[in-house]
Amino acid sequence: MAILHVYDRPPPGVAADWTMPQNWKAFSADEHQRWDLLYARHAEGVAPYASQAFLKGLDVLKFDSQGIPDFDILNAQLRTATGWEVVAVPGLIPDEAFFRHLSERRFPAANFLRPPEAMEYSEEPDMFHDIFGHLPMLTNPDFAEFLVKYGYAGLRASKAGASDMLARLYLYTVEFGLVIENGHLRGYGAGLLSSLSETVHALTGSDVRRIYIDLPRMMATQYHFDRFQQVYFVVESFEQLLNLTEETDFASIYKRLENQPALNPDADHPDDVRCEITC
Ligand code: HBI
Ligand code: FE
Repeated sequence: MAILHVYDRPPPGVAADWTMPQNWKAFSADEHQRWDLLYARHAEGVAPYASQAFLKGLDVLKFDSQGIPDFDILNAQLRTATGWEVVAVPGLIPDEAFFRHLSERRFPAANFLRPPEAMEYSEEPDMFHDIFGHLPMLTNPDFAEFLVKYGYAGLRASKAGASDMLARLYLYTVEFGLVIENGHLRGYGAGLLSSLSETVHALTGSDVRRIYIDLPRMMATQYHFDRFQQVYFVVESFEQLLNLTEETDFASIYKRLENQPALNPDADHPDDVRCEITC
């Protein structure tokens, strides 16, 4: 399925900040049914591998009710938990707009659902990836605060022309991050948990590099779009992720990295500290 929902300006019905009405009533019975199928398959499948914070978030957001979540109901739970809310957008939006929403505690969720032929894997983030994958972690205070700080760092990175390097930090945490909980390795990344096969690969694969968080290393490392990652980064807690983001002088990392070639995600690097903890 091709990438169809990318725009260079807000299409009709979409505001200048790229938000649009969710228009929950317009979703068809077939779309609600597809959501229920995706939810049942993923919620059960990832449970043994997902972070406790993620699983708690699924409960807090009460996703087990039938059909596509109605943002008016969902936002009441999310606001109470951490002051965040989810807003509907037509698809991938420009970095600057995306960062601004995050800095103001709004998570942009695509307002389309993958078609029946893409149930296994959606090449572009659809509403299942965004709502099921991203929102549960936003009920965790430390992670929610981290994403606000990330949003502000993103606005500064946009001005410094360093969005790509900061996007890698997003990829290796928010999308494919691993965490240690009670001595076990778990997944918290949205890209991971909205793909059962990649979750199993990341948590149990023998040929996978699992490296402790290292912000400059992550920001220098390319990533795969079209296949499983070969390297995953591990945080010891979401508090550690938040503190590291607050303490890091991103501008000095951009300066250090700007003239260096990006690192190959399929290769070891001398400073890597491997995580040997299993799930
Ligand atoms: N837009 N809707 C949407 N969702 C994303 O996850 C997203 C985006 N725009 C840019 C983007 N992600 C990445 O480049 C981030 O790393 C900034
Ligand atoms: Fe995502």
